[in-house]
Amino acid sequence: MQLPRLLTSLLFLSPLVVCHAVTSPDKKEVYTAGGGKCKNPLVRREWRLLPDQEKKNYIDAVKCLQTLPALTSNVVPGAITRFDDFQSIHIRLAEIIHNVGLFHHWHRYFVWFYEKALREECGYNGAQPYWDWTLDSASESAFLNSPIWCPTTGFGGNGPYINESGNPFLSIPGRTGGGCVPDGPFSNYTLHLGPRGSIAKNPQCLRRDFAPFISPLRLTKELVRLPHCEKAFDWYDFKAQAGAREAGFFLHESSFHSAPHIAVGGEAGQMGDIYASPGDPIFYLHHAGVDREWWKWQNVDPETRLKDARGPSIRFDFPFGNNFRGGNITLEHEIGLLELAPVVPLRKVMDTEGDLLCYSYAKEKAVYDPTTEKWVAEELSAEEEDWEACKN
Ligand SMILES: [Cu+2]
Repeated sequence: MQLPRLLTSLLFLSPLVVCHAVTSPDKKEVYTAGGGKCKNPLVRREWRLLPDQEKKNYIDAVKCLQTLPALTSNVVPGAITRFDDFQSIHIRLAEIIHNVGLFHHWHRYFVWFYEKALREECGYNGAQPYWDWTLDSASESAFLNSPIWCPTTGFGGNGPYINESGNPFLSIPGRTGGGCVPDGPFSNYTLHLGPRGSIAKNPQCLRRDFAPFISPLRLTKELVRLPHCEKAFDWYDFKAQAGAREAGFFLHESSFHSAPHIAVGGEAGQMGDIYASPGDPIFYLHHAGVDREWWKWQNVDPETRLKDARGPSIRFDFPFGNNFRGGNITLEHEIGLLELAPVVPLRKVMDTEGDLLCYSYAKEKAVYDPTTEKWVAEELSAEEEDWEACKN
């Protein structure tokens, strides 16, 4: 369904992102993934809480992946770098990993492999950071001024406004960009794949097409909490993913997976492309954020929830319980990353601290201190943890 295009095309928003230094102490972790039960998990933290040196280390490692040669170019000649490898895998599997019950499992495995490549191939010694979108949801300007977009200690910002996005599949009223990202560490990187399912070599820039109104409308703490109030995984998963069958902007009110894709990618940006979205390095922070929500949900009742895998095995085969085409996924359902990784039953990725994965998420919250104009880490109180997890 087409929505009327708003007059925001006239209001080219040019956010001035202020990048404040963060100086919280480095946390030292030892990586012990594989070979027995996880002992010293890597701890993933919110981007803005990383000390600047750690932010730089992460960005440098991503840039390193963007220079290493692809491993899949014999299958996908358009894939030139290791960074492209990951985008290529997502493009080729996109139609079987979204709007299905294994969405969360597959993306957990995918982001973990990316983190592993950064560490093992690019000398990165930290954990995959995540993006907590709720921190930027107070207003449109909060979204536009997020430290995530900082050109020096973040991922660069929006593209300049272009009138025609050339995307016949999405109509996002209130989009504000669409051109090549002009600043930040990735403005010079040439992507090679997409749009959508295309894996032919197609050199292109990183594009963003911010739709900032989506942030306060879809990504507040109250809305992101809604799926957490579901006790069964299939409903949690459905609400988090969106399940929106039709293209366009009609996301479920709690779809914290889809909303940031559209808020960042709009019509023209890679992030809004369900196939090619990993072309934007912010994809991995976004999906770590999605993974963290699932991790929080699992940890409310680990006994039950670390074994709860349900939801359709065939795309859009809703409603649950009586999926008429393919039935539910099970713990034995297999997930893989084509040439990049072994196929594993999805029970292997249920526990982030199991015998394959070995990471967790920091139990802290980011608080903005207006006097120092800095984000600082504070401990999460038990009540706050309960509230976020929807235990009451
Ligand atoms: Cu995806």
